[in-house]
Amino acid sequence: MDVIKIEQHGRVVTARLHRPTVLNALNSEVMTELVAALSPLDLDPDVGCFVITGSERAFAAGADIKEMAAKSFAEMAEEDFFAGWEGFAALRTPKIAAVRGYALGGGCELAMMCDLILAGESAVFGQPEIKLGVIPGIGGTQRLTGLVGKAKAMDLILTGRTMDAREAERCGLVSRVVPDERLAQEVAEAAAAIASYGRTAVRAAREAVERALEVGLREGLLFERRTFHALFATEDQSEGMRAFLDKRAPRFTGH
Ligand code: CO8
Repeated sequence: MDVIKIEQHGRVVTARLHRPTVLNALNSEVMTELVAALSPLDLDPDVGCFVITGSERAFAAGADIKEMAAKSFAEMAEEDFFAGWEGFAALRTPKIAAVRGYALGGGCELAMMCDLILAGESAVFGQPEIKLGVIPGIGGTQRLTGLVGKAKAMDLILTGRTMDAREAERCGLVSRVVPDERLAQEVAEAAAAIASYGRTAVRAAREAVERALEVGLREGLLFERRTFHALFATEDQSEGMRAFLDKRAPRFTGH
């Protein structure tokens, strides 16, 4: 059974997690398949946005507990367990997480490795690893704190409680919340908009925003300004600005 279903509509590629009997728990096969499927598409100039999604009941209910339960410290360290997820985070094409149902543990961390999280009202977020005697291991202590601040991150990570979609939106984890039945359309429209813009500018924009969580203000501002300058070497910059002045729609080519 394929654990990832890939579909392409226009310039948008959707990867759907498909392990229905375990609420899309993330095992090594999911990690390997997802990175293997998306890596070549990341280089394809005809692809402008990725959407990562799950089922109505679960985006992903965490890393696969069955796969991890019997491992020793030495095995985890030797395999550098979870390190392969860095290949997902490093994809340069914008990634939208479309979340319905549970996004817990590794599921919440996978959503946070995406650039935007769009949630249905049924979405439930949390880092409940403490209840299993461990801590988040795919970036949760770092990314969640960067996104929602120490107060909320400590609350979720130390108590293991979950939060609903509205709370996740209020605290800045989620970009938008819509009724579940509206989510697919909302995501499709956002993904199509992103995919319609100049590829170089889109990638530069997400890399600059990422810097805000990683470096100090002075370095971040310099990175942004130099990247802004560099975009004046692209045809899309002259086309985009000329089209505005000519009062017509731009024709971006990715050059
Ligand atoms: N892994 C494996 N199987 C799972 C997982 C999971 N994370 N989550 C659910 N399942 C399985 C259940 O075992 C069950 O299987 P079965 O039918 O064979 O019993 C099936 O999915 C359906 O689940 P439930 O019957 O439990 O469904 P409910 O609707 O009653 O409950 C919940 C849904 C609340 C989501 C519940 O399943 C749950 O609490 N799941 C675990 C959530 C969790 O703790 N996630 C964190 C996992 S750990 C992690 O992500 C990172 C660990 C970091 C380690 C760092 C190491 C370096």
